[in-house]
Amino acid sequence: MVPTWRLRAAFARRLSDMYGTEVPAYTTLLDVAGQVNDEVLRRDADAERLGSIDRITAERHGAIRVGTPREMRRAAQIFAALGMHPVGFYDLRDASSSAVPVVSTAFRPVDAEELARNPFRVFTSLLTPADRRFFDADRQARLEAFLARRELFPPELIELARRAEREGGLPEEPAERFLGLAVAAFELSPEPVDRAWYAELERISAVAADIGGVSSTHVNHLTPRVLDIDRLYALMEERGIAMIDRIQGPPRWDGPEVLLRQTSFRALAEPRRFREPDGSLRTASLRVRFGEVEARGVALTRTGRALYDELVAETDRRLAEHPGATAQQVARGLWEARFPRDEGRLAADRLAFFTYHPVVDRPRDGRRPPTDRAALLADGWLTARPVVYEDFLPRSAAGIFQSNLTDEGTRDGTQTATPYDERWLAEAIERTVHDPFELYAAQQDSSLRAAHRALGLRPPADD
Ligand code: OOG
Ligand code: NI
Repeated sequence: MVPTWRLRAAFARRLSDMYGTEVPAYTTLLDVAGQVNDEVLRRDADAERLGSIDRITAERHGAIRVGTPREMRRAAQIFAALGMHPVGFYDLRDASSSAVPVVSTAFRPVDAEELARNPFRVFTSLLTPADRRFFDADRQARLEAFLARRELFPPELIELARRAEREGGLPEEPAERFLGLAVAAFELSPEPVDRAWYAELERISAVAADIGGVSSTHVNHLTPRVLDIDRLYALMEERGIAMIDRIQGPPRWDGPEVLLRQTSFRALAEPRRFREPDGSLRTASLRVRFGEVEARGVALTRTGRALYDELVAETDRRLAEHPGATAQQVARGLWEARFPRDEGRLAADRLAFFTYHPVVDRPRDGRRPPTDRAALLADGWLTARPVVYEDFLPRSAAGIFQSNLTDEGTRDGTQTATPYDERWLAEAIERTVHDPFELYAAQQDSSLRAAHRALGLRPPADD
């Protein structure tokens, strides 16, 4: 029997191998990421505090895009077989000034043990053809008819995925078959692209064309994790690879690493075959797939996240007033003034998630431990380990989409947005969409309860 987590690890590895043959610059990115991680391990004794180097070396996130609720449901079935569940709802339609007509979720493992075994996650976006700001009624109808005719995932793959989910894995032979079919479903198809249809959608949105203009889906990017993203950025530029102009997310600074920092290199021209309006076939190029890299920090609580969002908004305001300044400069100044300088403060102020561990051999001198969390930490009864942020940031995701579009696309601002929300998504895919804050909180609370038990204290009040 190949258990769920081994299927996930094997899928992530094979997808990475496949993508490396399709996009050679990805292999360069992996080399440089590996080099940076080695450097950090040598210079920093604490390099593994946000995950073991084995986890980090294997760690990737992928991005895929699908067209219909049915395709999303089927993708969810494949990911369920790999122990990856929908977490979070991201509405990118308004997070970007370019036309990005999608809503998204991330499929990933949800418990700490599974994440430690292999944290593979896939940011999965679903086209929103009903949104009148992007598609009029006629185009929506033609788009939906086009999408209804294609089959992204063969029935045998879905059958095997159902069985793997039900049985918690697959025997060796079907596992092999499942992995082969699953990886193939995300390969770039040699099928010719209908030029006129693709171009029509591309005028609205390059993302819409990438999803609805072709007959299959493909990995858009695979992203390795790196321990020093500023260093990686500099090394890639030294190699002559054009990076987008900034690192998304929190600024570089001396305080704690929080949430997620990401950057990418520009989409590369890839040869694709087109069927021209006169029926002839021609090879031309498309720029839709790019390379991205990320650094992860501690997960923030709702309060911590609100502070983060406020600093992002304030950075925008100040940049608008001082067009000469860079986002990094402005954000860093703000963070230095307003964000806690160390993890101890983040824990005491309940701004970030930690797991708490009892120091059972601490000399007691006949005293009982205090009950207050800040005092337990300050007096050495508890130690705190940061919980890694396993999710995405809508604003950064929109920035990643946008920075790789050469064209703004079009949007009719006089129309109102069709409301797609987390409930709609959950119903569409017939699965619970987990709330990331609740997952982190549950992990923190269970560690605190165990720590209190070990110290002989009453259970703690929830945050
Ligand atoms: C997804 C873009 C978002 C991220 O890491 O935030 C993303 C896409 O391009 O399909 O991958
Ligand atoms: Ni990404």
